[in-house]
Amino acid sequence: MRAKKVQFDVTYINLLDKPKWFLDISPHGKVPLLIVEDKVLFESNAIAEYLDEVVPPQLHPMDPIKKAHNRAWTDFVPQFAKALGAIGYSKNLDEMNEAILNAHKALEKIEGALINRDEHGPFFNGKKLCLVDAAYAPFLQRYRLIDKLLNNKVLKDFPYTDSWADNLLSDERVVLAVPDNFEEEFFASLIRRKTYAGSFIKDSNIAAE
Ligand SMILES: N[C@@H](CCC(=O)N[C@@H](CS)C(=O)NCC(=O)O)C(=O)O
Repeated sequence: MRAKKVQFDVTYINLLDKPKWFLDISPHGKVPLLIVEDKVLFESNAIAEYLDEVVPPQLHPMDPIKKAHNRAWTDFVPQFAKALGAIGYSKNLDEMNEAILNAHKALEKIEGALINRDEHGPFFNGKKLCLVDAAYAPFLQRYRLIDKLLNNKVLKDFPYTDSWADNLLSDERVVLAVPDNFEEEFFASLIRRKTYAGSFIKDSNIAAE
């Protein structure tokens, strides 16, 4: 929405204690939702495509083949997010090492897509941020935080993905998409989930939650 310069209000939902009004309107009980007038939209990709249709500039490519490729890579996000997220959510060292091997498989795929692009960086399709960037950015952002704790540097073996992540995470449309205390909240969730990554959190304020 920041890429489109749309005016909007954000309401953050505590997913550990979802309010009734939210459960009443969210078909899967999940975030994000977008409320447009009295209509509720759900599922990130559906929301992103809706915004792309109604608010210029169009971020999806005009060319139907490129658009289909972009959609296909956006469809891969749930697998990618699960594979990368599993590193941070592992409960012990063995689980983490297995998760890293598994994440390599997902990273090889996206690295291949980045290598074979028509136009290189800073974004997925070249100069302009697109919906593929918007779809992957949250998971690369979370992975960078996990790596701050575990220091595995898994992305170093995937230089195109690594530099794509750097470009996305230095873009203010991505940075401002999360609240100021996001790192603290994310780390607290790693502790709550009793993760291996959480055992590396030093900050006593977070650890005390
Ligand atoms: N496919 C959905 C996935 C949404 C999703 O998994 N949201 C998570 C947070 S990132 C959530 O709301 N989890 C709460 C729950 O499952 O109870 C989308 O892309 O919008």
